[in-house]
Amino acid sequence: MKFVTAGESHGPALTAIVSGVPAGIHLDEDIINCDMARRQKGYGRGGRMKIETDRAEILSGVRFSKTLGSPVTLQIVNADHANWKGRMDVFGEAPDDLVREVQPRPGHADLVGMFKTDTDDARNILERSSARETAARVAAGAIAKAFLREMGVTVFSYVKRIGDVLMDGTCEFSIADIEQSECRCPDAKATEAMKEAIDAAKEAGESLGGEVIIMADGLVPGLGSYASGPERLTSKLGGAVFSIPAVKAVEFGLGAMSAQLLGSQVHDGITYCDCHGWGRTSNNSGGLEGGMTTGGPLIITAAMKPIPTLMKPLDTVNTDTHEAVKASKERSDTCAVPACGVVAEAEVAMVLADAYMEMFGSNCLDDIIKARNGYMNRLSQR
Ligand code: EPS
Repeated sequence: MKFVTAGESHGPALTAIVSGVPAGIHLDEDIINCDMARRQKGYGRGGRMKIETDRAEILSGVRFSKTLGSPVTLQIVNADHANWKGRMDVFGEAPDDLVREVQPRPGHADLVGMFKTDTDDARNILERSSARETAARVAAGAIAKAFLREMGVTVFSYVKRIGDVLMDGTCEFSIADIEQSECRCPDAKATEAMKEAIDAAKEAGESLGGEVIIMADGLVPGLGSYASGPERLTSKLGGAVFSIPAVKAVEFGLGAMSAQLLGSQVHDGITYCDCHGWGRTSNNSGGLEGGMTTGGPLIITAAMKPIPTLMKPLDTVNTDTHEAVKASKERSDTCAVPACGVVAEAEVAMVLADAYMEMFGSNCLDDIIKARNGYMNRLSQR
C-alpha cells in the first residue's frame, strides 16, 4: 500500500491517492472523518482551523463501504480557497497588485525552495510545504488503519512533551485519557502545564515544539526484513515519520538513551513458558529487532521543532532588494504537536499495512487473513 498527495494549502482541495489497496476492507466514513477532526484539534492551533471542517470525500476505489481492490482517491476541499480568489487561481494571469512573498521565514522551505525552483514568490513554495498537506496524509492513513483493524492492529499516539513540559511517564492511562486531553497528553496535570506554556509562547509571539509517542499493538512478529537495509522496517518507519514536516528526530524504544547504557541494560531477555509461549522481559527495543517486528508493542518517539512562522518574526533578507528585514508573518499555529501525533499515526499505519501485504499477499482481505492465520498457527507450534 502506497500513497501520493497533491494540493496547495489555499488551493481548491487536497487529494490523496492510495494504491495497492486489497479488496474487501470495510470503510466507515465516520471513522475516517473522526481522524480528520483529530488532526485539526489540539491546543495552540491557529485561525485556519476555525475556517476548515476537514472531511475526506472518497472519489474512487470503494463500493457499498468496501474497497474494490482499485486505487482509492480521497479529496479534502479547502474552505479557505474562497478567500484566496485572485491569489490562488488555477488559470488566468497574476493581478498587477499581487503581493509576492519575498521575506522568507528561517526554518521553513521558503528560501531554498525559491532557489531551487527559480521563483521570485515564496508563495509558490509555501503553499505546498505548508503542513496543511498533512490533512491528505491522515485521509490516506485512514485506509491503512482500516486494513490494520482487520488484522487486529491498533495504532495510536499521544503527546509526551511540549516545550519543556514533560508528562509523568509513570502514570497509567487509557486511549480515552489521550483523546480527552486538549493537548492529546494523557497526564491531566501535564496537559494544564502544556496549555500554560502554549499561552505564554503565543503571548510572546513564539512557537513551541515537542515530542509525540506513536504506538502499534497487535502486530505479528517478523514484519520487515533483516536481509536488506532498505527493507528493514526500522528504515521504512524512520523514513515515513521523518517525512512529516518539522520532525527532527525519530527514536525506537529506548532510542538515543541506549547509547549510554550497557548491553545487559538494553537488550530484552527472551523467555518461554508452556502456557504463554515466547515472551520478553522488557520492550526496550520498541518492538523492533533486526529490522523486524518482535510481536511486542511498537513504540516510536518523534520530536517536532517549533513551527517556523513566528508572530515576532525572525531576521531575514528581502529576496528582491537584499535588504535585512523581518520574516513574513503568515497566519499560523503556536503549537501543532498534538496534530503531529495524528499525522504520524497515518504514516506508521501505511508502512505497517504495506509490510503486512508484503508478507501475506495483497489481493483480497480474506486471503490475507488466511495467510496471516496460517503463519500464526505455524509460530504457535514452535
Ligand atoms: C495547517 C494549515 C495552515 C497552518 C499550518 C497548518 O493554514 P494557514 O497557512 O492557512 O494558516 O495553520 O501550517 C503550518 C504549520 C506550516 O508550517 O505551514 C493545517 O491544516 O494543519
